[in-house]
Amino acid sequence: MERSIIHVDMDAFYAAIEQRDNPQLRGKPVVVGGSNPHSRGVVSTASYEARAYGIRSAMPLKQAYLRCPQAVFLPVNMAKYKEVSGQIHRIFRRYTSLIEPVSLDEAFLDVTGADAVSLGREIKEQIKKEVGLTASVGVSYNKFLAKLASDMEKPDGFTVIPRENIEAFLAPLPVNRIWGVGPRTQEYLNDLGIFTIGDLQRLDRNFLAKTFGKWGEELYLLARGIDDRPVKASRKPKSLGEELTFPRDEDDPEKLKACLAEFSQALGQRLQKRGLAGHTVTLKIRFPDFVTITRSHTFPNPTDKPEELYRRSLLLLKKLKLNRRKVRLIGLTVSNFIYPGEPYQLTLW
Ligand code: TTP
Ligand code: MG
Repeated sequence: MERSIIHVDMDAFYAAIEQRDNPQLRGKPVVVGGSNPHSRGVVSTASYEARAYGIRSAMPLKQAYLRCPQAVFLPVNMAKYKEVSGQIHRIFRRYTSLIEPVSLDEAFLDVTGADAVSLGREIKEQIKKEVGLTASVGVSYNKFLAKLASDMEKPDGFTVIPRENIEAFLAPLPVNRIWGVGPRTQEYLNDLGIFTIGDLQRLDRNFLAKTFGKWGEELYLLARGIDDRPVKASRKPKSLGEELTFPRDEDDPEKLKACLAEFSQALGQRLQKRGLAGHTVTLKIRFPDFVTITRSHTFPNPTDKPEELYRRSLLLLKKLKLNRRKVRLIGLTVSNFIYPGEPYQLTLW
């Protein structure tokens, strides 16, 4: 069966979140990467308003400042971006479980057998409605073309690349639109007089194989829109945990609580990144004699919130009545996951 692939890539992701959360920043050049443009940092991303001044990701902040001194420079608020990313990935989960996350703001979805074009539109609309951000969505019959499509009408784009006349469609595009052709390969190809994908299509298969080895073979196929790489779903974890062995056995309850606070913070972020929330919290304690005990509780409502995980872990700690008994190791695990947005009973395992 022909595959149906959707590629979603959020627009100016970090900057768009900042503009969403502070209306005063909307319509303005915003640079995320550091609040001091005279410091040594680089640009993580820039709003499209800032891009009009030539500001790009990975550019030194100083250079961005020279190009647009009136831009608003903001620090990177990773916890917030991860949370938004989790929200978006939870939306994806409603449509398919075959999802390959590429980065916080980008993923491939295999929706083979379904109407990919309507699903793509619906996902784009749901993200807009629920998260308040625009995504660019590409739909095609393989990963290379879906990714190419999502990039074609950015920002707020929606592009479908059908199979018909694919070689002619690709021919006028520059070679660097092929996934994997970076600046060095591009330069090499340009030196050979190859500027467009069409130029590449005219090259002999053996010549490409001889010049670039295995990658040459891939180039030959990609130039014709052929790409068999599957969407690789991230493995669903059964549990996520954090633990710490103390350098010296610990008997101070405040220290134990501080550990649990840290674990809850880390676990919350990891859960949110994966779009997971867990019903069950397990506290593990190992004593200096290596005797290990665990206490678990399954709560009716799942959570991915650090504060809530902390609250739940404290309930378990209390139940243990340690009374300043020395502890060698402390651990916290979340399990019994659900993917929010799906009915609970379907996803309990
Ligand atoms: P991208 O999807 O490459 O960029 P973007 O979402 O900001 O803009 P668009 O897709 O509309 O072109 O990257 C996603 C996020 O990853 C981006 O918002 C910030 C971060 N990032 C960096 O921190 N450093 C980088 O060099 C790049 C490219 C991205
Ligand atoms: Mg993006």
